[in-house]
Amino acid sequence: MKRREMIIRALQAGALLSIPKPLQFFANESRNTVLTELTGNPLRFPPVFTNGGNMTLAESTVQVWPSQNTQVVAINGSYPGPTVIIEKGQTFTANLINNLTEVTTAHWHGISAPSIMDGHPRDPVNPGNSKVYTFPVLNRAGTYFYHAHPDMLTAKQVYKGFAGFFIVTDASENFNLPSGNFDIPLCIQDHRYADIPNFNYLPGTYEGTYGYLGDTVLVNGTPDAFLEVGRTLYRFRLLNGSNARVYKIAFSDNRQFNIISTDGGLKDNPVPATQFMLSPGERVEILVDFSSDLIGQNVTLRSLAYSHSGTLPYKQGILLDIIRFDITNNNSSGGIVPAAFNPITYYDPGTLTPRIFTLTMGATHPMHKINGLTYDINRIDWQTPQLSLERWKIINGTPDFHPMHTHEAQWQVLNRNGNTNLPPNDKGWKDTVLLNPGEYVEVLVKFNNHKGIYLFHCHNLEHEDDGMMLNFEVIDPIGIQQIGSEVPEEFKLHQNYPNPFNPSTKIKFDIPSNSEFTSSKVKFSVFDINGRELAILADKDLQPGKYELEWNAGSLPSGVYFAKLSYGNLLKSLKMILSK
Ligand SMILES: [Cu+2]
Repeated sequence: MKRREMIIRALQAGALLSIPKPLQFFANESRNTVLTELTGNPLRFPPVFTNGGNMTLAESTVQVWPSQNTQVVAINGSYPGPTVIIEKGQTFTANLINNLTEVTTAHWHGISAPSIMDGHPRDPVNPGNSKVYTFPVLNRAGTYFYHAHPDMLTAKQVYKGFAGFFIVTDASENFNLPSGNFDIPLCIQDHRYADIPNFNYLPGTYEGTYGYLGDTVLVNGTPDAFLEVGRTLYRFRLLNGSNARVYKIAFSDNRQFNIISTDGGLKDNPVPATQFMLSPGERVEILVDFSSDLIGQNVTLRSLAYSHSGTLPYKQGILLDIIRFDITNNNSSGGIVPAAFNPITYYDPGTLTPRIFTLTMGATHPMHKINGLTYDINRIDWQTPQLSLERWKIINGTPDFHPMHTHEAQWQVLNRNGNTNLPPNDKGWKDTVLLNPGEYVEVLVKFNNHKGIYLFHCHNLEHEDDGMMLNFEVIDPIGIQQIGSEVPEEFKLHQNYPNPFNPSTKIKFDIPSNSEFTSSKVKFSVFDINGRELAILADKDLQPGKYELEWNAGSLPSGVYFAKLSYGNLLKSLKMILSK
């Protein structure tokens, strides 16, 4: 029985439900299937975006399934969106023309961009308007992603088609990897079989908040995709462009491959694996060797079944076929699996106090919260100085997955539940990290490139639109000045000046010589009136002396703020008035 018939039979057997139903795919299990019996559609490749050109966004009709019309959100008439390919150091420019009937923004996921170029929902592109996005590409070579990011409309617009690859190249990172026709981007998205040929986005009460899941996979917009490959080494760039689905990636014959890249580019070295989890927004690159396969054989990349505690209709973990590789020729890529890539310098957390983010899911709408808060486009939740190392502890207090994503910088995962023995797709540079039910993950991060307002959110797009998102602000780097050479006798925090202030103020403090303390660690933080820590302006060892630092409140609202200075077991605090 052919796979398509199998699916149709499953649907006829009473499976036309409004919620996704697990489907069992029996075809393509065997690697010895004769090619002439195989079905499917050749993998599509989106056109390459011409840098400096228009990205015209419009509702369009395309043929996703053969001979059937589908209404999608297309870019320059293409679904999925054109692929951006750009060399590190070049300036990316795109004129986004919004011919939709609602606001949108374009976010360059994983890419470091100035705040106003980041596609923040505070900078909407209205219907009929356009916006030029332009910035130099600072990121390492790697597989990045772009997609819609308007307030509370992200899930719908991405599901309808507003997404594409953003691939950064770097000629200096040449490791003889497979290239050209042997370097294949695979954007994995799930849609609903019952809706074919439509891309209906009509989430019910629960799936609108838990996550909108499909039961059939499109790869680069191709249903039942296959790719003819040679008996050689390939590089596959996997992007999970789905709204909510978490895939457990593996091959139908459980073959081994090498993981070479995480979200932010190449790892230290290739790591052999047979499976990994890929959550929405994450990218993983793998090297797959077909040289031991025989012409006429095939193997399927799939998502394995797994158990998950989520509730109906949020059914993660069904077995899904992603793409079939048909071995048809003896062409050689000439690529190799290198022994190592460039070493990554790992941050040292020292004794840095973690910034805590607790994810919760309430019973009433909006359900998804971070630290008890739901997203408010105008609220800035904390500030971080440029160039300062931050340690974030993200605690999943729910029974669901949360792929958490930061804008503007790449994290390094420090541990999962305290365990520093990490899976290969965690080790390296990451902007999206999957939090399993009940798990905590600690990451280290530095915002080196730009100041301004950025987002931290869940990349389950329904969770994001439901409010599991926060604004933070990257501010001036810490500048602690030592004033003179005098060693004070007393521990002192002086009144800030000016006070009231707008938006920046200076604060002096005295660190005395004190042999009682084994630590000379000084921590200086700013809190709001609710006791939330907004900024850590100092967290380091300081020699006895007189110091001064400046706090810039940026776009925080007028009000009372508190500075707290700790030294050993001593603590001083100070009330400051921001008046705008
Ligand atoms: Cu989430």
